[in-house]
Amino acid sequence: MASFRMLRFLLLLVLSTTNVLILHPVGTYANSTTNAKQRHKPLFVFGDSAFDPGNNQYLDRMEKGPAYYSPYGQHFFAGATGRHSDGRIVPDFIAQNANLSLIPPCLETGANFTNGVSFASAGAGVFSDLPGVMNLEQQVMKFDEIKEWFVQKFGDVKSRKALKRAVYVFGFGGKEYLSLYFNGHNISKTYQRLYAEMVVRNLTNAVLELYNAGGRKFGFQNVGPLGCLPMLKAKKPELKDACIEELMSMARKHNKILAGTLKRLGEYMPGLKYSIFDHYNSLLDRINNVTNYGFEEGKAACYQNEPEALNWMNWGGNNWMEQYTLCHNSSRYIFFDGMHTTESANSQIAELMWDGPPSTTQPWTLKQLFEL
Ligand SMILES: *[C@@H]1O[C@H](CO)[C@@H](O)[C@H](O)[C@H]1NC(C)=O
Ligand SMILES: *[C@@H]1O[C@H](CO)[C@@H](O)[C@H](O)[C@H]1NC(C)=O
Ligand SMILES: *[C@@H]1O[C@H](CO)[C@@H](O)[C@H](O)[C@H]1NC(C)=O
Ligand SMILES: *[C@@H]1O[C@H](CO)[C@@H](O)[C@H](O)[C@H]1NC(C)=O
Ligand SMILES: *[C@@H]1O[C@H](CO)[C@@H](O)[C@H](O)[C@H]1NC(C)=O
Ligand SMILES: *[C@@H]1O[C@H](CO)[C@@H](O)[C@H](O)[C@H]1NC(C)=O
Ligand SMILES: CC(=O)N[C@H]1CO[C@H](CO)[C@@H](O)[C@@H]1O
Repeated sequence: MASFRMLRFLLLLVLSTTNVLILHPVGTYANSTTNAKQRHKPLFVFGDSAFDPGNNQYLDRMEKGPAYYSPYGQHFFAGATGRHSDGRIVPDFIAQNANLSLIPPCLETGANFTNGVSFASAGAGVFSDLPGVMNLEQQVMKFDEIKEWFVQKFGDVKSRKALKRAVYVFGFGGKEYLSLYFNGHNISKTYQRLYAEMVVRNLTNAVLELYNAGGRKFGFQNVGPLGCLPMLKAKKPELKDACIEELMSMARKHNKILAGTLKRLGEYMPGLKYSIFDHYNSLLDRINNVTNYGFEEGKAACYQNEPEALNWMNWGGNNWMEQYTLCHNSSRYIFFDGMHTTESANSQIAELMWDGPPSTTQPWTLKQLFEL
């Protein structure tokens, strides 16, 4: 796979040089035809707890996480499913907009993967390696198995076409910066930048692997306003309405590097089309201006353990923690637990990813990618 090696090399170059490179834009794409909408276009999801529809229950773990117990999921599902929300997560809404059924976890045996697969795994990082969690690399390895499933089911030609028309959505990166933050304070700006470059390089390596396997359309949710997570702010009441700047700046740095890298890669990878959703600013704006978006509470979690000090994650749950408080109406909250957003916030986020204005979603929207 010489061309793949070359791309990897170019990626290193793109990330490691400040010199101006001579770029050769590739701008020829097939014109979409009128029956494009009927074509088979699966959705593949990669990410962490924000995108996990329940993969971790199939992994060898001592104990299922709180999202497998009440009151998670109940706003929409009959019971908890492993989704870290009161109801649907962002990929559920994206699938709905793309006229696809709910995207099953890749580890669910006997599942119908025709409409796509979710590889997302709660706790996943780009290069973190926790037991009972599929990190990015393992998620991409799983994709190879699913590719085989497509070939078996639809044959070589049809599966190749489906994988090319498919949209690959990524929600990654937050974990890396939270780990860095928890591992030690006052990390130098230079180290933060090198670290962010490494995270982005690893993430774009995965994109290259999927591109090499035939993928062409990629969607990214950039890193959110990590310093505003209720579980972190609960430990720092002195901050009042402000968020933890150290984490905010790491997220911004990652997002800037991600956007620059994809822009440059797009010019080397024929046919690559991507969408970046500005999760950071979209969520931050909602946190700061709740009422503009139909919320009442943007800072506290709906679902909190009581007393809060017992559980730093701010997770409760009938089978997890005995004492907890649940807000009256989770639809009015942005955060469901200390780290994860509610279904109503997820629905707004997904809408922006799907068809948001260029100020939040660019250069393409997911809707445009699905329509290609
Ligand atoms: C696609 O083809 C149609 C008809 O040939 C043309 O009118 C339209 O402008 C083309 N669209 C793009 C994006 O090239
Ligand atoms: C979904 O279905 C609706 C109604 O049939 C259609 O208008 C829309 O274009 C479809 N969307 C996609 C992305 O296929
Ligand atoms: C799998 O899903 C596809 C798309 O929804 C459907 O057409 C097909 O019949 C399903 N296959 C099985 C075995 O259920
Ligand atoms: C943080 O690091 C900077 C530069 O290395 C140093 O000047 C500063 O004193 C450090 N602050 C703390 C609180 O350790
Ligand atoms: C990410 O980085 C780790 C450690 O450097 C490496 O082992 C792994 O192969 C990389 N993953 C991808 C997808 O590039
Ligand atoms: C919860 O809040 C939403 C949004 O304000 C509202 O539409 C819904 O009716 C409320 N539900 C209950 C049970 O009060
Ligand atoms: C649209 C809007 O009102 N945005 C405001 C949200 O909150 C931030 C911080 O308080 C303001 O700077 C924005 O103008």
